[in-house]
Amino acid sequence: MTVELLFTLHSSLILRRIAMLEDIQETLREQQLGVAEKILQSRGVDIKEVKSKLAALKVEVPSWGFARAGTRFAVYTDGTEPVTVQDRLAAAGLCHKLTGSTPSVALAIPRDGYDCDLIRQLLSEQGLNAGAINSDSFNPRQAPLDYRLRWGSLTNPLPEVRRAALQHHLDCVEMMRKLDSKHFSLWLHDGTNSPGQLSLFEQSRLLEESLRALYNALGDGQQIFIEYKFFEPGFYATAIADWGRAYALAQKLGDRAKVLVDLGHHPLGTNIEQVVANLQSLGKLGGFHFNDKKYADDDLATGSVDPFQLFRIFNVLIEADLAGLQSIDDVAFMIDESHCLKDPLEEMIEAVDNIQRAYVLALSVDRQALKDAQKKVDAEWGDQILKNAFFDTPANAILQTSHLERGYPVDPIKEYRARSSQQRSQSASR
Ligand code: PSV
Ligand code: MN
Repeated sequence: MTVELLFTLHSSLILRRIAMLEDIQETLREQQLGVAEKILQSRGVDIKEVKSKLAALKVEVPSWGFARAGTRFAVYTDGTEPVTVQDRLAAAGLCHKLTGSTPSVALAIPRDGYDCDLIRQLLSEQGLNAGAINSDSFNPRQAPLDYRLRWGSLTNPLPEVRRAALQHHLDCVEMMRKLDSKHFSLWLHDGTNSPGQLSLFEQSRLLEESLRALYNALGDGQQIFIEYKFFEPGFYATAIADWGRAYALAQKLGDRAKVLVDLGHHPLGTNIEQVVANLQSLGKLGGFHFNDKKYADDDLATGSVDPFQLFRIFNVLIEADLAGLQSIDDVAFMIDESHCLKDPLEEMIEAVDNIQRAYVLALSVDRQALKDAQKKVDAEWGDQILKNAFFDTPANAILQTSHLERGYPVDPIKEYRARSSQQRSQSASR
């Protein structure tokens, strides 16, 4: 027997095995879907409604998340990752083609450039929309926004630096108009590292003065999301350190200002779902920057470390939606992650999957039973109801069926890997 013949036999055996495995998986999915339907019915939940809500959930991806991010020590590139804005938006386009759930991309300015015509063209080629504009003012650039940014941007005590930083933010508002973006994401790196550096009252005054000028530049239909973070790069006094400060600013500014909750921006142990509930009660929740953390602002794939936290957050959002406090459709679901070890596109898809999973699980809670348990102050029963939904819902079957019914690959990461290896073998044979 020749080597070629042996190779052909071996390959066809592998292909037969893959086909068998796919058959088994399909049968399993159908069986599990039947089980899921019955479980949900027993909780007073209609599976059709879960699938249609899942299909309506849109997640915004960040252009920077498709690039290879650095660890604090080095950036470990292998030459396959996107480098230019063209590459990053092409990767975002592929993400949407594979998941059908990520139609908008958050842009970081100046990293994605100021050329709105180019960005518009790239987005439309990929069938995408411009998401939030992130006015990253932390990168040193032309004077006066050079090394002097180390003293901050909108709270910089040097007037010429502060004015130039404000101008950068106003340019970003103009870009929003040109790109038809509805959201301005504001995160400031401003903060001090020691008590003698700047008066806390002065820091607060400069911040409010600059934000007022920025807010006044917003047009109809535009909103500003104020992001807080308790540390980094300022380690003594960050200008917008917590949700209370962000809320107070948003409240002072007006209706177009809301608060953005980045899951990585809290001290360890913070009850984030309570922060979310408070903001919703106050009418000031704008949206999320999803990611996960173990120690600090780790920017890991959301739900990869603590999927139960993500579930608890969606549980609150659904309660608010049902109570008429804030519709889920009014919340901006954005991912903000730094992909430094895994393939960035794969990690992005993983994050989208974890978000969808958390939503499905939270939609599967027996709401009436939970209300009854809470009315009777039966804490044990209430917790059992939440745990049942989290641990005992066949979410895979629901997610995969939803992908298929909407015409997307059942397993987007597997499909991406198959396409990448096909591309590699095509270019090797050329
Ligand atoms: C800051 O840590 C942050 O969360 C802000 O959202 C920035 O825009 C983003 O990360 C990008 O570095
Ligand atoms: Mn963020």
